[in-house]
Amino acid sequence: MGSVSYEVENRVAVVTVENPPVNALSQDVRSGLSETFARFEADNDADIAVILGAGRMFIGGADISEFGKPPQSPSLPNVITHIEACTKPVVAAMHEMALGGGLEVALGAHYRMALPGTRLGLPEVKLGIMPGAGGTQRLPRLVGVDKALEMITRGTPVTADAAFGFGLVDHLGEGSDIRAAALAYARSLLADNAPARPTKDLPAAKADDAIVVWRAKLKKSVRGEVAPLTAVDAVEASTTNTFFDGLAEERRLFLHLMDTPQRAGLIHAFFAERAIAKLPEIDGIAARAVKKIGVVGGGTMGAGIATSAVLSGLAVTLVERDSAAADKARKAIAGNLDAAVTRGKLSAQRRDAILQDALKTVTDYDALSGADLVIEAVFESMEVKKDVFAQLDATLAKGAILATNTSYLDVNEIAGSTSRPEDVIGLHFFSPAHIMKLLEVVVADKTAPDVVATAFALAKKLGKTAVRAGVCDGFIGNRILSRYRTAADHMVLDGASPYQIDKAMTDFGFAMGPYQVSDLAGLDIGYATRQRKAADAHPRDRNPSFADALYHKGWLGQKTGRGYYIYDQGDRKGHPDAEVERIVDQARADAGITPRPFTDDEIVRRYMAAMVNEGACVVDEGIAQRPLDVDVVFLYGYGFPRWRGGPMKYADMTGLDAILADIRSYAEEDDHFWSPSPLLEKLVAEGRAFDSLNQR
Ligand code: T1G
Ligand code: NAD
Repeated sequence: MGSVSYEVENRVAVVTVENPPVNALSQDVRSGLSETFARFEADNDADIAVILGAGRMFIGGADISEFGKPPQSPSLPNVITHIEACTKPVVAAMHEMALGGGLEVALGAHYRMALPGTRLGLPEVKLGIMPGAGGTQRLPRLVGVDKALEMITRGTPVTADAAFGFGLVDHLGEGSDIRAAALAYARSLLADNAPARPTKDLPAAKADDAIVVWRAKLKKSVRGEVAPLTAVDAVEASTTNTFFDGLAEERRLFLHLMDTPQRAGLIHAFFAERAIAKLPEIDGIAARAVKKIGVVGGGTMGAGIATSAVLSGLAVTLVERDSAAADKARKAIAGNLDAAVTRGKLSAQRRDAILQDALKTVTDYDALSGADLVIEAVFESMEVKKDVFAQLDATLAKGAILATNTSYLDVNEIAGSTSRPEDVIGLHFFSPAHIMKLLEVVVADKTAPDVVATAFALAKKLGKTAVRAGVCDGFIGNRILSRYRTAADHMVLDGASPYQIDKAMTDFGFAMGPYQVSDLAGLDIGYATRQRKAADAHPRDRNPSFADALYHKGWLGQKTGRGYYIYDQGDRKGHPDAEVERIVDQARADAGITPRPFTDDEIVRRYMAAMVNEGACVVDEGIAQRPLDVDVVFLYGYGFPRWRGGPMKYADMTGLDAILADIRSYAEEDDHFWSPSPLLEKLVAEGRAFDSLNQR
């Protein structure tokens, strides 16, 4: 239960919001604020009020867990209008975080102060909505339309110093005791006879050309998201209406956004990414200490993993086959650190200190003897990996953790090749490993719970979004990827152009289509995967011979300047290639296929049906704990549009019965590739959604 307390100290009323962990403005907090300010207004012992947040921050916003449920009064806009209407001055005293409805409470106050380091923001667009308690009307009056649009449409918090600079904050407090700083500021205002100063009474801001400029900018960048452009409409209303007419328009637009599937998708993503680490198997299990890590193999992945680790303050010893390879790995890591310095994410001094003290690149496994955890990232060969694990088993101290970054190989088999399978786990990073946030934590049959707990603790330290996965070919992400990629290749064989498929999926919201992704990763990766699977191929498997043809031509994608697309010097986007269309036509002719047209809608439905169906199998087999784990993997590792919530959430919003019907109709043509997941059939039969499995 949230609460609001009230006490008067030397004529200053101290109003404290307490609703751990983020002081969200839940219904009981809102009613508490209403009652408290009615009391303040009538309190002759109090001349000024300060609003504080108890504990770690001011206020983290409206209570997101109330969204989608019937609204309860008092509404936040009314509570804030009530505070603003006080005839005695009200101060918002902010520390740590003032976000969303929390900053709107501060905008309704007459004076705003903040401790250094406080972050102030309106992140609502990241939830598919926009400020709905006066933020789009009061902020422009205080800081101008351009700055208001920057804060509202980007949703990125600003620091207290910056906010002081552009007039959002009136006073920067000293020290770290928000209560003391607030009382001091309130007394100085009293000494100056500072009046109540409603923001609503400030003149409406001038639009100038800011509205036009931001609309144009956003149209290019939002990629299907509706909230940012709707927020521009609300800010525009603040420049052309009276305050309360503008407030009413804000409310209308806010409630419209609350009803959009995008809001549901983004709120699902918010809670899903916070649920993935909540695993009963590690509840209450202490993680092992990890200060020094080892990395074996300093190629594409090893160098990225080492970079991520040293940037997170860990000491890293990287082992390569020979000194040339070790030097190459060090150069690659130094290059990543230089790039971080260039981007202002790292100081040159810190880079130099890392290269001097935190990173060792060697060829001798004995250098790993003091490591708490070692991540193997050598060639994707079972034999090479078993050899490396044998050396680690012989070298590492008891209690050290042995991890493999394999993409596809059997982690149980690797674990079984050591004397300590309970200390073996899969840590599947994504390329580039120092950039991509996703980490699949692959738990083998004998992996000890505290090893799993340590993996999640390490992920948090590395700033990664870790998802638990079971052992199977491709774990969660790559296993599902191979299914919808195959569905795409089948559509190409049957008549769709790779370029049409990419366009349909980028219109759907993906950053890149499947053939653009192949060109980025390298067509040799796809070819190696097909070769690896060729031994177990089924006679009814359909072979995308056009892809092999491109490989044999040496058209490996961006790294060779040509793949599915042609990449002129410096061009990372590429343009379609008529020669590829001819190679595809030849592949169809060789397979005796008469091509047929595909609509973009059919392409999306087949692509998503394959993704969702395999997602259901992965959940059914326990490879993913819950559907939300699949969603987070695709949001963080495969460029799935966040506003759709992830493939399983998308399926729930589309209707599982519709997706199952599609799969059954596709199975009439090809029941070898299309076979409905038993879990999907069960949920449809029971009229349930995937979300019903997310609570377990
Ligand atoms: N409502 C309800 N629960 C919230 C919450 C919120 N606003 N913010 C966080 N939580 C829960 C979260 O689910 C987690 O729960 C716990 O608190 C700790 O969060 C009218 C309508 C504040 C930066 O978008 O960005 O105001 O997992 O793990 O990493 O215009 O939480 O422990 O059960 O994230 O330290 C606008 C959302 C709302 C801010 C802290 N506000 N929150 O990060 O902890 S819309 C936001 C955050 C709005 C008005 C509109 C972060 C944080 P559990 P955490 P953290
Ligand atoms: P890579 O070829 O770029 O690097 C492998 C490195 O391992 C080479 O530098 C090689 O010298 C070194 N090496 C080989 N045998 C060794 C040994 N016995 N001792 C020490 N070093 C040795 O390969 P990569 O792309 O970095 O892939 C490494 C692993 O990560 C593979 O298992 C791969 O499946 C997996 N993976 C790759 C990606 C990706 O996108 N490239 C993504 C996730 C996982």
